[in-house]
Amino acid sequence: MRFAGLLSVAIIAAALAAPASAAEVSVSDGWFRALPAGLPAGGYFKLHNDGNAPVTLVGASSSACGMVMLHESMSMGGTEQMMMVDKVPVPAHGVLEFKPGAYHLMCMKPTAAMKPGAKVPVVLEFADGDKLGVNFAVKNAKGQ
Ligand SMILES: [Cu+2]
Repeated sequence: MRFAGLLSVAIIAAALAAPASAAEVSVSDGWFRALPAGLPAGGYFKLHNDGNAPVTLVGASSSACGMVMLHESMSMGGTEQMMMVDKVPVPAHGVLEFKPGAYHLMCMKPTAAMKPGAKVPVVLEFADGDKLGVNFAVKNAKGQ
């Protein structure tokens, strides 16, 4: 998790050394699609990298999920398949959209907190060890 003191240290460190820090990374439009019967909930968001170097998302977790996986959907021979990925790079000054049919989070074993209308916390983990905490809205199966 990030605190103001750590943030300023991270900014100074980023200014001294070239590698990007997750301090320059932000999330917008985060939401989960809650499905009935405890089915996995897809998580979608935009990941913004305002730094001068690429950053790499390597994992995610949430107290509202037994486990969160990074997935990528791709169509193979007309059917959509989901693959697990272990990292997702975001280019310098780039925005990567996690959306249905593409990269997404997969919340396995969602808890009772995963209820349309609620907000649930998500922690994103980056290759440099930095973590970013954000809240995701919970929507229904229709994305409403
Ligand atoms: Cu998936």
